[in-house]
Amino acid sequence: MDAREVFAGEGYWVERGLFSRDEIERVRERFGEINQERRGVVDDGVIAGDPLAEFPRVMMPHKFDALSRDWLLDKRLRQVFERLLGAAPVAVQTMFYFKPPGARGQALHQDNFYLLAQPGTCVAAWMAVDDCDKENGCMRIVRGSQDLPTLCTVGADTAESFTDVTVPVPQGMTVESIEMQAGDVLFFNGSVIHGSGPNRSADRFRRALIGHYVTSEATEVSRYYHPCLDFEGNEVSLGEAVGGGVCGEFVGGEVRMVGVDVSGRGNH
Ligand SMILES: O=C(O)CCC(=O)C(=O)O
Repeated sequence: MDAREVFAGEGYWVERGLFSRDEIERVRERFGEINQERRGVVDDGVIAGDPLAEFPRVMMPHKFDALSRDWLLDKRLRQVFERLLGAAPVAVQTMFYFKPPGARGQALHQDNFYLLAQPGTCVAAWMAVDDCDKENGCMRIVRGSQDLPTLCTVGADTAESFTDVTVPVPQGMTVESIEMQAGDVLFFNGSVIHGSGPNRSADRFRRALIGHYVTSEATEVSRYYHPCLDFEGNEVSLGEAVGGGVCGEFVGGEVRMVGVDVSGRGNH
């Protein structure tokens, strides 16, 4: 099976070694600075002692950081998307997760619950910025869930997840851990059920730079994801889907973002 068939049949694809160790080192350094500047922070009200208080997620860094914007529109990502989808998608979001040792993960969810891209769906490029495995909370994916509708959510275990809703694993399906090395990129479709467990390691971060896109047939996406960009950096005019949000509301937190407008259902 070629990559396109695997992606269509399983909902995800891992492209190994797409970015070099030097590039990853620059990403680490840049997000170290952004963390010091406290830019792009939305997860307010984090309880003292939670490792995520010191290392909150960075939302929409491509709106204020050139390295993040260049990465979101990188031609290597475009080429893989073209192989997987047959056409380049439209870029709508970046996020950076530090996930320090001891941090909770993010319960299983579907991205298009938040993005509301339609027709079609959203797609993600999730780049490992550290080697990741079960111990430090690698990504978990329900293989073959790519054609499911957006499912109803139930309460999540907030001792393990910083979000408080989750999508139960459908009967007959199983969750797989996706172990990756820094520079590998996981591509997955917006209906795929995915998330991650806590970082139980003593001293290993599990950082990730994440891009979200909508497939070329989409005519609308939730308000939070505008402006939408093609891979040349030009704005693409899409309608605003009613509802949605920034993906995965932090438990106990208020949505707040420095320099970026946020509204809607939650954040992911
Ligand atoms: O990095 C994680 O732990 C979760 C990321 C995620 O769910 C996403 O990118 O949609």
